[in-house]
Amino acid sequence: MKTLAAMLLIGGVACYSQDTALVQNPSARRNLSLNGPWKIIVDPYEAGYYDFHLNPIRDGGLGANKSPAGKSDRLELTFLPNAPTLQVPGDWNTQKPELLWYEGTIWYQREFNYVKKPGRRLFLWFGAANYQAIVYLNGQKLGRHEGGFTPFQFEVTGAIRDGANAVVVKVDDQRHPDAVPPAMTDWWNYGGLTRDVKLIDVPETFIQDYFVQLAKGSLNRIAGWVRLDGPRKRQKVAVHIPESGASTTVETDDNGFARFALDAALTPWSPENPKLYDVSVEAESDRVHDRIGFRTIETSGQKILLNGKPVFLRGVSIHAEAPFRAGRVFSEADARVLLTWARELGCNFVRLAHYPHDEVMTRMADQMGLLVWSEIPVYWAVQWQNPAVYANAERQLTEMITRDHNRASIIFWSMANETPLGDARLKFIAALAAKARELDSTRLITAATLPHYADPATIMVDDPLGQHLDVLGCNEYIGWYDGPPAKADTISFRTVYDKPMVVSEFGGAAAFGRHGDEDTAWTEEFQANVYRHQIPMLRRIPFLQGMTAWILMDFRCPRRFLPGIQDYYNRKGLISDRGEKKQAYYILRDYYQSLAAAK
Ligand code: GCB
Repeated sequence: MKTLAAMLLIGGVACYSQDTALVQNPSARRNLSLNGPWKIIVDPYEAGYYDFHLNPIRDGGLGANKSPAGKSDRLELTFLPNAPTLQVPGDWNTQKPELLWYEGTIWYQREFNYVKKPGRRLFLWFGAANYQAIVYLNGQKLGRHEGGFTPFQFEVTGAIRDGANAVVVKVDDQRHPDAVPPAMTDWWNYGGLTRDVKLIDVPETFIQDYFVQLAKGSLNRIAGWVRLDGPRKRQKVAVHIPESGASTTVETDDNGFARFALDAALTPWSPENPKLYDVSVEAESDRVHDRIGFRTIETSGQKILLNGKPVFLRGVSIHAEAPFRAGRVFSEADARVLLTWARELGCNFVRLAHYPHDEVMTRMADQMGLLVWSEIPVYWAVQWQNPAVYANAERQLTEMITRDHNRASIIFWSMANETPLGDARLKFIAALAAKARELDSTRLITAATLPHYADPATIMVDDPLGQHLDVLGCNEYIGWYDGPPAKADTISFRTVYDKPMVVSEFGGAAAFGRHGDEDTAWTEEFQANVYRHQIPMLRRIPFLQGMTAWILMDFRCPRRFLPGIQDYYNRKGLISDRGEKKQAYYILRDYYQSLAAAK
């Protein structure tokens, strides 16, 4: 196990670097929430980290969390009692007007009291921090994490004190060409501690992770594994699904690992009946409960089979943009609004673009019966030749899959979006696809590719990346970036692959309430006309097994500046950021409802 190998001795205190394997299902563990107000220091020059010659400050700077020793102490790097605060979880951009456009470093500090219990281990867990976080506990550096949309943790069993403790986090959301995503994207770079923060408390030997899913192709055989972490690696572990009367007991090996299989009479999870079961995993020293649905997902030729039957994916893409209030999604209330809108539109499928969304979204999709496309931010022009960039992307992929590998809703892991053709890119994404299959062989692998015209009337689906995918995603903007809406009437699609395709983006922009004739750009009528011409074209594609319109709701974006129209929002939403439905919404809704009724 990596856990022990990764053990570091920092200042004589045992703690662990970030690659400690993530604690599965943190909300189901004993934990202390560290959500709420945190003190902050806005530090555009990173003066809390670097000295005047740009060397890292020896004693850790603001991370050392020092207080002035007396009235004559001139200490500048300190959180004074009157420091301003930000709410966690939450992006900083939408909490203070002066931070709307801010990109750089903000330091967070939070004090809490703790009473240590013998025989327990503690993990400081972050749902996400965008983009780079350096974490300190009681003045000592625990480590850093890169990537804005996935969880990370540090073991702090030895570093927590009885009584007062202080966590300091340097969060830096500067964009870089060698980051994942790179510097150019099409969404707002919301910075900060954007998701929950918790102190997780588990027994010395605990159930670190478990995978409880149907065996590929079977509707009544569950095949999974469990992994313990801690000194007592060999234990009996029972897996129970009380409602179905199924259970099994296995013994973990010297690595704390055991595979198991059990037969169970189960009602399959589906959009029509999103049945979830209580599942308990019980070791001798720990137990954890989850709610898990069971379904299969496969392809057969150009079809997608859900629970063995062909399914057509009536979908919409969603950004993690909070309805009504703007900002990053972090709450159940946000997730409920977005996913209810998708349901009302007639969807059975959502593409959670372009990065892993908060776990509240995938858990709610499980409950509401929405199939999910989940994606890492390998977006546009990533540095394909840079091994460090690959390592970063692979780690984000691993964190995404690890967090959500028990969610019935998730059927696709998406490796990338709209990446430029080339050998280095092919190698990079093919390696990610191989890694995804190694981590989870039960789901389908996809990526959103760009269309290629074989002739003016034919789009040929032939991206060489297709060899490494189970399902081809294709983003096309016929009628918006690509010709007038009526162009769609003249286009047909062909493919070189005996594989299903999903049109993973299509659409056009309109400002809600802006009206004109259907040839007038930015009006609701123009956008509706794009949809009117898209639908018949999409219906003619024999290997099309689903679509996700771009996009459910308008979202903030610094690249979209037209005054009075965009005002720094991407206006391709079917619904405005204020919840108003545009004309195109009703066109797609009527189509999806007719598809659902025809089933
Ligand atoms: C795309 C991108 C998406 C953009 C969208 C647009 O192809 O995948 O991130 O927001 O187009 O609106 O241009």
